Amino acid sequence: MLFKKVLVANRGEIATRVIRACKELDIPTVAIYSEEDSTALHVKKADEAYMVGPGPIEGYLNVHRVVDLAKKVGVDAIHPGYGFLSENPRLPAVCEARGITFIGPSSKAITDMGDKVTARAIMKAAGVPILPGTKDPVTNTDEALIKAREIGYPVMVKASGGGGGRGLRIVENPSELKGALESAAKESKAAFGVSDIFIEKYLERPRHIEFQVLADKHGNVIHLGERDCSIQRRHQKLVEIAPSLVLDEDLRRRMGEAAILAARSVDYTNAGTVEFLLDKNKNFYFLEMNTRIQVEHPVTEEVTGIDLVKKQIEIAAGEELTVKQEDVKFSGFAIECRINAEDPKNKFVPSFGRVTAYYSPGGIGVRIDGAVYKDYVIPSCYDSMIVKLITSGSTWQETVKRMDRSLEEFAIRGVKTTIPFLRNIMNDEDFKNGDFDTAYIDRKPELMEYYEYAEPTDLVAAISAAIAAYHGF
Ligand code: MV4
Repeated sequence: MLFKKVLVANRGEIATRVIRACKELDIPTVAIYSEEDSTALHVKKADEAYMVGPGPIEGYLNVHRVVDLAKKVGVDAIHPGYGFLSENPRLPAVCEARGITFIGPSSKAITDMGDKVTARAIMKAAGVPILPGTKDPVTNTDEALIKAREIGYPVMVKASGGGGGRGLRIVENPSELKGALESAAKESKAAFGVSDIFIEKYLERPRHIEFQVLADKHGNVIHLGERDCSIQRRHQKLVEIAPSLVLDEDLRRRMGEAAILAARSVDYTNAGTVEFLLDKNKNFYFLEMNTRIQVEHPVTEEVTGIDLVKKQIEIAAGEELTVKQEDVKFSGFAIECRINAEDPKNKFVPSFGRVTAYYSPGGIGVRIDGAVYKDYVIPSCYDSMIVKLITSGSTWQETVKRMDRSLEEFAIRGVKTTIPFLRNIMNDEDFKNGDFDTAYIDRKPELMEYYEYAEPTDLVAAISAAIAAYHGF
C-alpha cells in the first residue's frame, strides 16, 4: 500500500484529477472544501470531505489548518495540486515536522526555484543556459543603467519573487529604465511581498517550451519531452501542445539534458517542469522551474502514456522510477484547450453562474479533465477555468481537427465560455501551420470575432414576444 489516505489540498479539476489517480491506486481520499465549494465535484468524488474556511480562499491556503486536519483524520500524505499551497515551502516543512509525506519536492527546492535570481545562479553554476542578465537584484538606477548597457537593449525588468507576468517590464532604451525599475519593484512588492528585481536580455517573440521532468528519491531523473505553451493571453496559457512543432531530435535531446541538469542541480524529487525560452535561431535559455504538477500535464500524459499524478504518488511513497530515459517513447500529438467561463467578446470578463446544460464531446482521442456538470453553479470567487479539453491523434492535422470537432460538440449553456474563441484558433492558418509564438494572440484580434448563436431560451423568449406583439398583447 503506497499510502493509507491522501488529502487533496485543492479544488476544481485538479482535485478531481488527483482523486481519480488515488482511486486507481486503491488509496482512500480526503477532500477539503470551502462553503462556496459545497456542491463541487471533488467533494462528491472523495471518500471523505471536510469544510475548511473561513471564506472561499483562506481554507485552501492555511498550512497549519490543513495539516492539523490531515493528522486528525489519519491522513499520511498530502497532494497540493497546483496554485494554492503547491509552491509554498512551508507545507513540505510542516508535513515533515508532523510525519506526513508531502507529494512534491523538498521545501528547499521550492524556495530556491521560487526566487528567480537564486534559480538563475544555480542554473548558471550547473551549466544550464541562461539569458545574459544581472547576477544579483539591482538596487539603484546608476548600477542598472551600466548593467543594461552591458546586456544590450531591449532588456526585461523582472521580479525575482515573481511569476505569471507580474512585475515584468520591457525596456527599449536607457530613458525608460528608471521608471520601469520603480514600477516593477512597486508591483512586485504588492504582488509578492518582496521588491527584488533583476534585468535580463529581452528575447523578441520567443517560443515558450517547457520540459516535464520526473525525479525519484533514489537519484533517477528523466524527462518526458516538451510542451509548447506559447499561446498565452496576458500570461495565462490558453492552448498547450505536445510535442512542439519546431524541435528536431537533436534540439529535443539537448533541451531534455538541460532540464535534467536543472532538476539535479536542486536535488529535485517528484514531478517538475523546466521552462525555456526558444529564440528564432533555436537557442534556448532557462526561464524558470515550476515545482508542482501543471495545468497542462495531460498533453504529456497523452503522448507518453505515463500517468504523471500516479508517478508523483509512487515517487513520494519512495518507489524507484521504473521508467528509464530510453524507455520513454513519444507517440502522436496532443492539444489541450483551457475552457474558461469568460466572454471573449467582452474582454474575457468572467461569466459565472448556473450551468443549465452540459454535453461533453467523446470519441477516440478525446479527454475531458473538468469539474462542472449540469446545474452546477460556477462560483465567482475562483479561477475562471472550468474544464480542460484534450485531444490526441497520430498527426498534427488530425489532432487539430479533432479538437475543433470536439469544441463544436461541447455544449456548456448558462454561462459564456471561450469555446468559440478556441475554435477560431483551431481554424487559424498560422496555428494549423505551427506558425505561432508568445505574441500570437496579441497579433490576432480577429480571433475574438465570431457569430454568437442565441441561447435556445433566448429564442423562445424572442418568438414569444413576437407572437404577443402580433396579437397586440
Ligand atoms: C521573458 C520573455 C522574453 N525575454 N524574458 C516571463 C514570465 C512568463 N509568464 C513569461 N515571461 C517571459 N519572459 C525575457 N528575458 C518573454 C516572456 C513571455 C512573455 C512575456 C510577455 C508577454 C507574454 C509572454 C508570454 C510568454 C513568455
